[in-house]
Amino acid sequence: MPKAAKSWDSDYLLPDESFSVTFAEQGVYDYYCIPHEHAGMVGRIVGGEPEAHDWTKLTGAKGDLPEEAVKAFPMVEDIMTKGIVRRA
Ligand SMILES: [Cu+2]
Repeated sequence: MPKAAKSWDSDYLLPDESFSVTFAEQGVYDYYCIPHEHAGMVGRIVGGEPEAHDWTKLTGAKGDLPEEAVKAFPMVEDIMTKGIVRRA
């Protein structure tokens, strides 16, 4: 996520519960589910114009996530083309 952005934590959510966050900075925001990160339960949100910031080549997330989680992040290009990218 952008350096100036604040991180967030929804705490545990039960089915049908929801959480919302407002991004003040343009950028690519990666998130993951703490109990299911090993199963690749992750998400990526793009806010702003990736072409203008060279984000389109962004692939796996950085950090110490399990390999399965890192592999699960969709390409920014695919998100911009399809809007929503779901895993098969
Ligand atoms: Cu989960």
